[in-house]
Amino acid sequence: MSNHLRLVLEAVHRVVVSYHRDCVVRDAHGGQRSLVPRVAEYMRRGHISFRVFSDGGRMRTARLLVVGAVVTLAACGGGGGDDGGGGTGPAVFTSMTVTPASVTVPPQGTQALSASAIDQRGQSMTGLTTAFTSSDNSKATVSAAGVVTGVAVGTATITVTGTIGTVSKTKDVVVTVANPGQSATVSATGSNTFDPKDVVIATGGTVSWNFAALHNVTFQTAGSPTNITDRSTGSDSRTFPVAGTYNYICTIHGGSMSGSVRVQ
Ligand SMILES: [Cu+2]
Repeated sequence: MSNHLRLVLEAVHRVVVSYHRDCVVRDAHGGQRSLVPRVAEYMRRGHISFRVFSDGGRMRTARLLVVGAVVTLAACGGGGGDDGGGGTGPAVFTSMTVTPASVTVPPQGTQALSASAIDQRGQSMTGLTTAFTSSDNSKATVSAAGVVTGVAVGTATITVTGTIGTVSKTKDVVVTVANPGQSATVSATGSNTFDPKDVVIATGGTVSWNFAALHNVTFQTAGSPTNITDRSTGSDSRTFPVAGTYNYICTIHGGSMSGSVRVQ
């Protein structure tokens, strides 16, 4: 029985290990070949037997291995296996998207860029590393994480370089740095966020908040305009005559629902 148990454990382990290996490959390929036929095959051969679970001490190990295989199978979606081997070559880093595609920020304003990799079948790929450079740091800078900061009125081009393995793609994002407008609009959303979280307006400008759910706008900064009390629909606005940064929260949802108005 002990020898039998060892064989079973090895077989289960082999399933788990080989499935993990295949899973990584499949993720990269975007294919869906299933473990189901493989498990069925092992069971048919008698390599997997649930009899051993009555064998006291090692039962837990065996169960963990089997559970691991099952969980991995479930996590990977376990397709029907019908598409196995059908023209699914390795995923190739084919294109890169960067959002937003263009940026307008005021001086000192920021905007994060987000890059994602797409393979030859249009599926997103993981493992993208990115680098960002600005054509003109006197107009706009960009951090290693891809956050653009406006410096002075004008334009700059941010070049995003994305790399997976030995393949690199580049994308340019034009950044326009312009003085802020007299007004901005913020949504107090149904998902308990202020969107956009941070706005910039010219001195004397007005911000309007549109309410999609029950929220309030409670300022945290001295010299702020009057708070907007709880409301769930419609909109309300406040004017900001003095330059500065005015932080606010929704007290219903606490610090996690916060925003700011920069007046410059
Ligand atoms: Cu709220």
